[in-house]
Amino acid sequence: MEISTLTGAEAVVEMLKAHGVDIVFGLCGDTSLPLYDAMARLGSIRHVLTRDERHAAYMADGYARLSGKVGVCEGPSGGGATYILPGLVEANESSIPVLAINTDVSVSSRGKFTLTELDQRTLMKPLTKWNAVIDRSAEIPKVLRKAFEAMTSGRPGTAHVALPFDVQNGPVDRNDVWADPTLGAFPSRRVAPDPALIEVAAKLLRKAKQPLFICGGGVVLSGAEAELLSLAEKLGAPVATTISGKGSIDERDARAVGVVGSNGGTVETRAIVDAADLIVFVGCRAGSVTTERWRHPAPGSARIIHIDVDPAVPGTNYKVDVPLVGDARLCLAALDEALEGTKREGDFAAAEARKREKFAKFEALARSDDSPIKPERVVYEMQKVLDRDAIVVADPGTPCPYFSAYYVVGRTGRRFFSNRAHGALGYSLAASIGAHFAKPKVKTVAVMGDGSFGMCVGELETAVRLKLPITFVVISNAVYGWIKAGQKSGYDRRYFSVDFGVTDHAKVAEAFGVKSWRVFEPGKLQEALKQAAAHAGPTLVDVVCQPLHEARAPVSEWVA
Ligand SMILES: Cc1ncc(C[n+]2csc(CCOP(=O)(O)OP(=O)(O)O)c2C)c(N)n1
Repeated sequence: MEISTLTGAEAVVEMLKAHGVDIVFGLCGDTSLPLYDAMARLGSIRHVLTRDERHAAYMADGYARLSGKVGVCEGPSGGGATYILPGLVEANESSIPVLAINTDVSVSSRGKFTLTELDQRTLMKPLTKWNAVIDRSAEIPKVLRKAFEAMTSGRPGTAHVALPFDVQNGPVDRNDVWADPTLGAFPSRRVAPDPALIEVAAKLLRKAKQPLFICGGGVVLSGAEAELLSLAEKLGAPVATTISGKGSIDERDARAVGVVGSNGGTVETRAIVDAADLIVFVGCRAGSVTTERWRHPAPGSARIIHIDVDPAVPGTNYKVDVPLVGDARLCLAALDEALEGTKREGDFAAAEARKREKFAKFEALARSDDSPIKPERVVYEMQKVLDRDAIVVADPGTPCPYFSAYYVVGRTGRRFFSNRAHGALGYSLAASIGAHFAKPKVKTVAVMGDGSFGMCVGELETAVRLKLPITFVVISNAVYGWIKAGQKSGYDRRYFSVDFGVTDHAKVAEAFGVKSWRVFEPGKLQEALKQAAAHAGPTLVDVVCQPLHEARAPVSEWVA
C-alpha cells in the first residue's frame, strides 16, 4: 500500500470533495489560512466569499434546499463561530443538512488567553445535530464521515466541526481519505414504516368521510410528491400544506388547499381544516403556526395519522391514532400500495368554494390602484412576471404570510421557501444566493421587508461581485410592520417603538452596483419587475408599500 500523507487542511478539502461537495460559502480569518491555502492549491472546490458568516450559513442552507446536497459553510474562530451560528440553528430546526467548519486556535495554544479562543464544542452542541472539535489531524477523515452520515440520515440536520490551526498542518494518511458519496445528498438512508401500522392507517383512511393531508417540509425533502398525489387521488382527499410544505402539490390542482395556519392561512383554509374527520400530517411537526396554536384542527375533532421520520414527532402535539415513523416517500408509497383498488370520489365542492372565496378577496385588493401599494398587488404582479420554474425566497414580515397565502406554486418540488424555524429577519437575500448556485439556470427572487433589508444589505456586494442574476424585492414601509400589526390587534393600537426611518433602498443598492427601481405607483410595478427579472445581473425593486397594520393580512390572527 502506498504510504503518503496529506496535510490536515488538504484532507478536509479531499473529504469534502469525496462527499460530492463542489461549493463552499465562507469568510477568511487568521486561523483559516492553511485551509484557504489548501483550497487554493487543490482548486477542486469553488469558494464563495461572503461578507459575514451568518449569510454564509444561509447561503449553504438555500443551496442545500435546492440542490438536495449538503450545503457547506466555513468561517474562522471566535466571532466567525458566533456569527455562523444563527444560520446553523435555522437549518438544523428546518431539517436542512448544513455543515459548518470553523477553524480554531491551535490545540497547543488552548487555555493561554489566545485571541479568539472559544469553546466551540459547548457553543454548538445544543444547536446542531452533531458536532466535534478535531484534536488530532488523523481524526479528520473519520470525523467528516460521521458528520455527513449524521446530517443526511434520519431527520436531516446540521453538523459543526471545529478545525484547529495546528490540526490543519498535521499529517493525515492518504489511505484514510475515503467516503461513501451517497452521504453527501439527502435523505441518504430511507427508513420504511412498520407494515402492521400501515394496515391500521389504511383501514382508517378507507373509513374516513373527509380526510385531509397536511404536508410539511418533509414531503419535498424526501421527494414524495408523486406518492402523495397518487394517494390523494385514490382517497379523493384535499392536500393542505405548511409554508415549508409548499411544493408538495401543484397548487393549481383541484385537490390543493394551499397553506394553512397563522402565517399564510386564511379563514377559508381554516374552515377546510375544521371540516376534516381524519388528518394525515406528513413530514410536519404540527407546530404552533401550522395549527394556530393547536386549535385547528381542534384536539379530538379528527382522527390523526402522523407520518414523520423523527419518532419524537407523532404524538407530541396531538393524540395520534396511527404513528407512522419513516421516510415520507416510503410511508406514502406503502399506504398507496395498501389502498390499491380504492377509488373514493372526493367531494371537493366545499373546499373549492372556500378557495374561490379566498382568491376573490385577494384579487379585489390585488387589483387596487391605491398608493402606497398593497402587499397583495406585489404578490399579484410577481405571479404574472415569474415563470413557474422560478424560485422565490421570502423573509418574515409581510413577505412570508402574503406569498404563502397567495403566491401559487404551479409545480411540485422546492420553488418557494422561507426560514420557518426561527424566522429571523434578513434570511432571504443570502438564501437566494445559495439557491441560485444550486439552480443557476432558474430565475431566483428574494422578497424581504425593509427590516430584513437592514439585516442583510452587505451581501449585495457579493451578488454584484459574482454578477448573480437574482432579483431582490423590498417591501418598503419604514416599520417593523408585522409587530405593529400585533400591537394593533392585541394591544389596542398602543404602538410602541416599531417605526423607523424611510430609506431609499434603490439608491443604497445602486451604490453597491445593483440595477434598481423604486416604485410608488401600482401601475408601474409590473414593468419594473419585468425589467428586473430579465436583467442579466443583480437587480433590486424597492416597492413603497402599505404597512401591514393598515392592510388586510391573510393570517387568521397573531399568535405566539
Ligand atoms: C432577527 C429578528 N429579530 C426580530 C424579529 C421579530 N420580528 C418578526 S416580524 C418583524 C417585523 C418585520 O419588519 P420588516 O422586515 O420591515 O417587514 P414588515 O413586517 O414591515 O413587512 C420583527 C421585528 C425577527 N423575526 N427576527
